[in-house]
Amino acid sequence: MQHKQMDTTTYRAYTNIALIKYWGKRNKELFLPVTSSLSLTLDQFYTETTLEWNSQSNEDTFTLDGQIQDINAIEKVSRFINMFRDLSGIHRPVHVNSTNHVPTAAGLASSASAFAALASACNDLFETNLSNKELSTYARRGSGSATRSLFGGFTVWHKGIGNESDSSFAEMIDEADWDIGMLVVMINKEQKKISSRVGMEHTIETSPFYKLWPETVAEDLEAIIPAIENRDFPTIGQIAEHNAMKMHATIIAADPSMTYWEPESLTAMNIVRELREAGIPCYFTMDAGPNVKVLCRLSQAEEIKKAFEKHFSSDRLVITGPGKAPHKIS
Ligand code: 2P0
Repeated sequence: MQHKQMDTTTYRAYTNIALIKYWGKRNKELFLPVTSSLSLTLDQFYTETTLEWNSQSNEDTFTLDGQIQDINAIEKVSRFINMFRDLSGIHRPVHVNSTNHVPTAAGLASSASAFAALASACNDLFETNLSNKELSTYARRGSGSATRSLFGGFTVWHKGIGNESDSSFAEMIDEADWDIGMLVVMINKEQKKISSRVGMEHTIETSPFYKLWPETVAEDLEAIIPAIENRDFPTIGQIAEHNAMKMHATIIAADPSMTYWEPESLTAMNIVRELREAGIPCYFTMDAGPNVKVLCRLSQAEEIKKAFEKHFSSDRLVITGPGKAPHKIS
């Protein structure tokens, strides 16, 4: 086959924070989730990935944040890229060079932005011409939450039907081009001890509360979508905070019990409650780690940050607005 293609491409993709959480797979191989989920893409946390044909080696190579990666990391990336080699019929090795961009020493590097950037770069280099909706079903197979990072604003990841990979895609429902944002409170930037993948499996297998999870997620999604359409910020926040707490309650009830919280996570949650009592609307959410994300009016984020500065140094507090879909840098 003749390759008159480009030699290199660079994409930026943003991370996202779920307001209605994904916690559990019904098909581990295809990363098909038990429930649909909904997130807000963030503009301050992103990955930039350059993909080029590999002229130095017959194998794929992978550099992350300037560090050459080991065989395990390369194998994961290679398996992912194989989907695009198979689609395009171009079976050439590539070099992947990724950089995670996070303010300060945030440690919010995310598999969501990583696989969304890699999927977008693959689509360009291998000229597979997939739409972002189609591409989201490929990003999903790198990491579930990456499905949602193919879009900006508020995005729904549909759980889909049966074992049909194509049916589990993401879709933006609102650009979030209004007064909404987040304050991210960095509690601990160390790598989490229990990965999401392991945590979700353990929860499904052992938590007696997990059987309640799919139904409560469906109810929360049904309620939050009209609230987003109406830009009803307090309702969005209440539903998101409650959904996060229900996910963590389900995790805590696993056997042996586990939690991603740390003492300072509780301190941050209490500050949010105090701010609300003082009349400032803001709501917390947490994922598979101790960091707390405070959903707020972007116009009030500085004021909220000041309240947090009584307990947390300012380099641990990052304000972010809504992010966009992945885009080509060069
Ligand atoms: C979410 N999380 O909806 C949920 C809430 C964490 C808590 O998606 O196994 O890294 O690669 O699909 O996407 C983090 O899990 O897990 C996540 P895999 P992923 O954002």
